[in-house]
Amino acid sequence: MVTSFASNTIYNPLYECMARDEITALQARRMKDVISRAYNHVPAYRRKCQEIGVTPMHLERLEDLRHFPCTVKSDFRDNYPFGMFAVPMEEVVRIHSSSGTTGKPTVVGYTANDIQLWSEVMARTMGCAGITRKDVIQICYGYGLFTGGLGVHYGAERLGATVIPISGGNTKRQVMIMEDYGSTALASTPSYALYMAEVAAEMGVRDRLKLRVGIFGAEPWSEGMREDLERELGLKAIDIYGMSELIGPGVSSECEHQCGMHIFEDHFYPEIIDPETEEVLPPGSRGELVMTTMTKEALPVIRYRTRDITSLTYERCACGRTLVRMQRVTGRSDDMLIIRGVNVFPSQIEDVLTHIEGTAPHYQIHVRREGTLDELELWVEVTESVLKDEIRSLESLSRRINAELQSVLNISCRVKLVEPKTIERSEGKAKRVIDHRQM
Ligand code: DLL
Repeated sequence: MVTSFASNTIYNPLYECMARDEITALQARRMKDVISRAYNHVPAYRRKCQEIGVTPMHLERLEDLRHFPCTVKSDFRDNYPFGMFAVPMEEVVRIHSSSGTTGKPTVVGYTANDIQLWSEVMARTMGCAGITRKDVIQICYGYGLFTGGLGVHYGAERLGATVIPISGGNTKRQVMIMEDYGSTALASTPSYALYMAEVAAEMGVRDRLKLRVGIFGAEPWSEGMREDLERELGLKAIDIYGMSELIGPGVSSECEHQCGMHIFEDHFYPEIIDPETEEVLPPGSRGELVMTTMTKEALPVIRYRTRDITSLTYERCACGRTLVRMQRVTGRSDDMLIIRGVNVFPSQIEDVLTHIEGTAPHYQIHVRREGTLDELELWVEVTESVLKDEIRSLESLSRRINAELQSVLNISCRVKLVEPKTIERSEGKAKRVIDHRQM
């Protein structure tokens, strides 16, 4: 289980199996250090602390962290581009940033040590997923300012796997290379992996692929989607989680038991809060994930409100790792749809669809306001086999979808069945929701 690469004292993968009290003691030491660094070197964070009268002296035990202010996305915007950095620019060796579809992008920086750390946690991610130096990994996450491509890349090289740095797009060529170079591991968003599976089937090469494991993340996805990917690509689909502000991918990863993502707790300290009151919730409660980076130099982030909804479990995993696990992220609190009073995440709709025969997990959710009510219209692709049937089967399929959504999620919606391959495919993060109210 422990990966075979050389390790130094800070980034030793043996940290994954420490006794809980040892992990906590390590975190307490590292937390004091990062709080002082942020307080002393990030004026915006110091101001936040001063507003409520806390200083690094107030952190005696880990539990005291809850008295420190949270960092939020707008702190990055307000201090754009480099105001959240804790080191002078000459120590920054790399910049990444979020896509910034709304407003200015979030800018993140790395020192040389941060890049080392990132490679280490990504190598550990791959170790968790069962990838070894014998694997040929095809990296289809975008390379560039997005953290997916380069993050996985450095980790895979650190592990010693053979890297194919192909990035996203040109899907037929992806599949050709997958077959010709004998890729055994795939790194992409789950939605892009599904598209690649579809193209591989069209090209008639699916049975010749050697894929055995996929590390999928960067967007919410469902258990149903996991089943589809495992069946269609013949691999084990592993959920990996991360975000630019914290480092990129490499914050947490499932192991071969696929029962929650182990957080690399020697570097990232998680809390779950009530998003309304910011109160810290006990283990097992669902709420918003708040993360503190304890070892990053260029951009230490204290109590970052991720907006991602999950829960934590501290029970020991069958793999032997003692690291806390976070459950699958169903969605971001800002992506949650409220349809006539019911809270729904797109990934829950996806899960329902993946269990209905005759539908493909390609879907789009259109939200409109009609009068005072929000209306949800769900576009779902049907499979070729359904089209060959009578019209009646389309009607009954649409009724079945509605009935399932009603019984599982307690929402009703208009279902629009569309022909195969008419919903736009994604090569990165899929756009599932079209909100016509904001247009
Ligand atoms: O998506 C980093 C990443 C790259 C993670 C590759 C995994 C693989 P951002 O672009 O900053 O960074 O987006 C971060 O994506 O807050 C979540 O809402 C979502 N997200 C990331 N991983 C998962 C996952 C990268 N496994 C945002 N499940 C996060 C659900 C995820 N959502």
